[in-house]
Amino acid sequence: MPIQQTLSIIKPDATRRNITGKIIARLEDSGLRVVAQKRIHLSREMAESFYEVHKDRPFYNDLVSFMISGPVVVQVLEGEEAVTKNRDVMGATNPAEAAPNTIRKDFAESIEANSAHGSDSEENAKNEIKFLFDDSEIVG
Ligand code: IDP
Ligand code: MG
Repeated sequence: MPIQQTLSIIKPDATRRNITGKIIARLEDSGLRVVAQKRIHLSREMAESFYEVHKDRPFYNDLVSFMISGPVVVQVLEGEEAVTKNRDVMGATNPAEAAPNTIRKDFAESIEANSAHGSDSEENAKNEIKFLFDDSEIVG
């Protein structure tokens, strides 16, 4: 199975509730390794650009406001099938539909404040990692 990297974000609802460690433990327990990590406060411009694919969706403005409402932890995860594995550990976007023992089932507050982001394809992972990290910040 191929080793991949994927972009993970622990969202403001989780930093606010001081549960970043619990979320990272779920990711590490799945076999993923954190190879880059920093706690930052996204600017509005960065959040708008990051979620540009959703700019015509009705939830876009609220989503951007939520993502800049507090600090986030951005991280690069590495491992076998990392893109899919991260999304499996996160669970469905809507916590009401997320499988048992997933991050979103156990920690999300709502479909918007759903505690974690994960890239949805290898190509998007590469672009999202480049958007948030310099090569020198990624240490395998
Ligand atoms: P994903 O994070 O599971 O990939 P996307 O459809 O890419 O889900 O949506 C990006 C983010 O936008 C979600 O994680 C969530 O925070 C927010 N979002 C998605 N759908 C809705 C909605 O119907 N209402 C409010 N926020 C939403
Ligand atoms: Mg998505």
